[in-house]
Amino acid sequence: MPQADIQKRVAEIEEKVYSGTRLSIEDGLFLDRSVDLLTLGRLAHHVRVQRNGHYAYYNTNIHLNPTNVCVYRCRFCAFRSDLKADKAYVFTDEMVRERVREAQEKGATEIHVVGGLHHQKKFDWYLNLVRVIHETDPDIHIKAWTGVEMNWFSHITKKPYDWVIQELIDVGLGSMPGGGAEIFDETIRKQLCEHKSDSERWLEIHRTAHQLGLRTNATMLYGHVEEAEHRIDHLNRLRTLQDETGGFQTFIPLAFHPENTGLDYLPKPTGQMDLRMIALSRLMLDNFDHIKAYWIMLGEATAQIALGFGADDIDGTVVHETIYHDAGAKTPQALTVPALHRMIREAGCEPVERDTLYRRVIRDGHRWSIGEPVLA
Ligand code: V47
Ligand code: SF4
Repeated sequence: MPQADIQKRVAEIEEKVYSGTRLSIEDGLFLDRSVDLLTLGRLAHHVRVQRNGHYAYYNTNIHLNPTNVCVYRCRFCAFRSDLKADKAYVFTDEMVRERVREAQEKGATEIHVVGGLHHQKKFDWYLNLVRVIHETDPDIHIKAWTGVEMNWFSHITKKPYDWVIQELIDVGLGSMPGGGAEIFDETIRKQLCEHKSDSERWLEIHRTAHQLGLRTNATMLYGHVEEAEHRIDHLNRLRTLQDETGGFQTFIPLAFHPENTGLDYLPKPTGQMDLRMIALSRLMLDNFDHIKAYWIMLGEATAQIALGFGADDIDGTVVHETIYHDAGAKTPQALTVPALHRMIREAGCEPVERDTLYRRVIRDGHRWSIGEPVLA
């Protein structure tokens, strides 16, 4: 497209962004394909400031990946294991309790639980795991099981989604993470993870969770074989469901890490691409309150810069992350609160410790209580 035409289209989009008008799919495609990073960042930062001021959120959390044994073989996954492989592991109840006690000692407000779909474990095993966490610490927020796992539970129990999700809520589930969305476009999804939950099911599960009063997150795995049209289609499908339910809290663009995966011949997404995806998500997802720059996979430097390109959240202290480190992430296993504060303040923002539901955390060492929602 000639430069003059690009400038004209950018001016039209700028007008829409500053007047709070929704961007169309065509606008999104144009932004993704033709607009430079700094322009994207400037527009996205405007939206971010309108929604979240100069706050930048983080939380004190711990991860638990209770098994890596998985019936599926997603091509982008370095974490999974075959049932009988040397690297296969399964947490016992006592190991789960130990992880929760560690979370308590660290003052974590959230435990983030995702894992493989074990060939031999029944739904009761997954249900029990949530129950054990909740009984060990009734205050910690349990954010567990992606839409893919919920779909698996429905498959193995032959029960509908609302039954599965309600059973989990009854034993202590607090919200759902956003994983398993990958890329909704059916042709790309087939190339990445042919057998697992299809896009319509993933969206239906989140719709059901929202109807049952659970808040959930959403993700998009980018930087592999997808193109602009697939990314914009993905964001548009999320935006449409959010219009209907309002149940999504945060969107997390996930940068593909190729090491030890079936796609290891692909290069890792660059810093340019990472920041473009943050900005593009902020611009397209006008009905999402938060965009998370997940420092574990972006790296601290990119996550920090992302706070000026549309992101308002950098996730948390994160202890015991496995999925991205198995796939070659070089980030540390955890960041301290002073390190998170420094990252945020240097980016010109004010750090706010939030809980999973974006309420302010009032902290006294490892003890904490919940204050008001940060956004009125
Ligand atoms: O669905 C797996 C991704 C997801 C790789 O809700 C990979 O706050 C990159 O649910 N390179 C699971 N990504 C993780 C997840 C999550 C992560 C962070 C925050 C939240 C939240 C949820 O991890 C999977 C897949 O998209 N993934 N392998 C890889 N090699
Ligand atoms: Fe299994 Fe999840 Fe890995 Fe896919 S991404 S192989 S479902 S653990």
